[in-house]
Amino acid sequence: MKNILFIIDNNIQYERIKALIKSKNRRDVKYDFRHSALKSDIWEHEDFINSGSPIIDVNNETEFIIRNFELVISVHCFQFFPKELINNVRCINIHPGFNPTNRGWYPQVFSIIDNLPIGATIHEMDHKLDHGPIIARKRVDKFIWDTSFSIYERVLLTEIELFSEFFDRIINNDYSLISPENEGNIFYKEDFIELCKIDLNQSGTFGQFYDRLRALSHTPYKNAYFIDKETGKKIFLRLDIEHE
Ligand code: 0FX
Repeated sequence: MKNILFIIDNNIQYERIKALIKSKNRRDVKYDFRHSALKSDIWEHEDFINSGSPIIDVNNETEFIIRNFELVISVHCFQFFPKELINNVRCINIHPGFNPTNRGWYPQVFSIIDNLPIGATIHEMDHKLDHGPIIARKRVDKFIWDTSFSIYERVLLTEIELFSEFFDRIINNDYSLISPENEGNIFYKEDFIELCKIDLNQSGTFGQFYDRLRALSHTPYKNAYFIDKETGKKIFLRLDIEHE
């Protein structure tokens, strides 16, 4: 029996991966799902509320993971894996960006701002963020009418499509690896937080403002804002785009 650990901090992908695993019907594999200690929607999922030990900490439980699993799959996991873990167990990451172009946080946001390609990647982990050798990757379309939200939906479906296509090969450790062509781009949560602050005195083209606002439009989040000088209130902005 092969023991596979999923560490997953994304509710939408949890449901989809559970369904995918069921459809693959691999009787030789035992799957264990855990999430991180940082609170997210997945905490409220009935599977985790009713599970005895839903949380796993990759730093404090390195030994336990090495002893009990032959493969770890990170699905939008909040934790950065320590070297000891990645050197002793095969660790794979499902990333909502096209590596190495979109490493780091909220890839579709920066793909709109910097006019970069976007997609999804499955890769083996190494000691850098979203960086290791690539098992599978695929670009997704990006249109002038897209927002962060509409691209994100496409990226998540593409992650599942890739995972489904490579499922048996990943489990059997039977795939070839592609080295990332270069270091690509990496974006952090702090870059996103900075992007959300709108300066009403900033000058630029209307196209630049349009891109900034659609990159920050992701229902139901309140991202882009400026501060009203009179009341000191934050005024939140979100674009509602339609095309014929
Ligand atoms: O799970 P996830 O889609 O992924 C994020 C990072 O992008 C990823 O690189 C990392 N490996 C993973 C641990 O965390 O994040 P999320 O579910 O928090 O957010 C999904 C999208 O929602 C995000 O791409 C942009 C949007 N969003 C999210 C938050 C929390 C916003 O627009 N504003 C927000 O405040």
